[in-house]
Amino acid sequence: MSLYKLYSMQRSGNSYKVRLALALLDAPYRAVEVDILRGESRTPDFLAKNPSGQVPLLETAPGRYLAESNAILWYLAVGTSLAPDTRMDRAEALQWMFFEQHALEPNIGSAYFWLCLVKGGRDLQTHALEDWLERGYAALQVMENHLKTNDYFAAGQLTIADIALYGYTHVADQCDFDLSTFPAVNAWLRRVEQTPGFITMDWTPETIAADPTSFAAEGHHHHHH
Ligand SMILES: N[C@@H](CCC(=O)N[C@@H](CS)C(=O)NCC(=O)O)C(=O)O
Repeated sequence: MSLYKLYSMQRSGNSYKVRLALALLDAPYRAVEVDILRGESRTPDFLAKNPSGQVPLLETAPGRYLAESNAILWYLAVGTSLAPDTRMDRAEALQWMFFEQHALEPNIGSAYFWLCLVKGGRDLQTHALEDWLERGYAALQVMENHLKTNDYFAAGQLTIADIALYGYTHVADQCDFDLSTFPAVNAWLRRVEQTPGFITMDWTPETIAADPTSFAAEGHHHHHH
């Protein structure tokens, strides 16, 4: 069996979601660090792998690439406890994963990117930031309401819906969001962090050189826990 190769950026929340799932599943993989701020996701070579020019990107088998963090989460989780197994629980996990991509990530993710990753980004985005804060808070309130009576988002247990939502919620306090009025969200963040195998966004998998020919060439890997 080939080893997964993950194209990822350390400080990308969408990439972290995938690294977190791989860690919780104790799945070995090799990581290629892609610096989007230096245009490394927009090179002809990378665009040939993912026409969207974005990370994360998972090479599931030689030459087979899967983009979109939540699609990758679904691919990895099928058949494990991270994916619900009844029709309604699955659909509810998807419901929250779509919510994450349209209500949470575009707002908290954008605030995080411009305030935390781009030098001088705050000055470039003062106007947009107001919108991101307003819509981001609305998304956090929807999550708070759900978590008042539920420990997790779907199926009554930790699933990829939680992993998807954790990715950007856990950095909200680094980019102007005040989470102190969302006690249920805070309790849920801590609950996710207690999960066996949990890793932080800083945790670094062993990275390998971005050599397009190397999928089968490398004979060994190291996996840390
Ligand atoms: N919907 C995509 C979004 C991926 C995305 O926004 N990736 C960002 C980093 S978090 C990226 O690679 N941006 C670089 C670029 O667009 O050039 C997902 O969930 O994977």
